Amino acid sequence: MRTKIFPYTRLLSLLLIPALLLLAACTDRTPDETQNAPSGIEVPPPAAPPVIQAADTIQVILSDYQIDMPTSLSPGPVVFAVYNEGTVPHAFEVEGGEMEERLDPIEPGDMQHLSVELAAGRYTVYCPVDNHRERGMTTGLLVSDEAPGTL
Ligand SMILES: [Cu+2]
Repeated sequence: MRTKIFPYTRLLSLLLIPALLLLAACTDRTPDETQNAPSGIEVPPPAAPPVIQAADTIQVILSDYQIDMPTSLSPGPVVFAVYNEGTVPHAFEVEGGEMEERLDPIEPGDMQHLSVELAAGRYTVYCPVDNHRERGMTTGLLVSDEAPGTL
């Protein structure tokens, strides 16, 4: 009798072991769902909400040979969106106090952004290309807490 049961139990365990291995393999798979995030690359924790105010976007139009933009702004971060609507490359420079920021020449029809933090004060804006400043591509910019446009 025993010799007849033994092969049967053995057969069962032979079937069970692969089944258990398969189960184990399946449970091993579960952590692989994170494989979209490549290991070794640390995902930075969400940044703390910035306290700084959002930058205003100020449109600047460069033409031959003129700069069209607001001449007074409130202090704080601004992004100048500088369009070259002229027929030759123009650039954009803001100078005043401790600050001197400029863009590389912009091709006709192109646009570039210049982000700056404007402190209260008087600035000069001009095109630093060749003699464009002398030809009229310059304007003053007053940054003050007074409401823009009152000057
Ligand atoms: Cu210019």
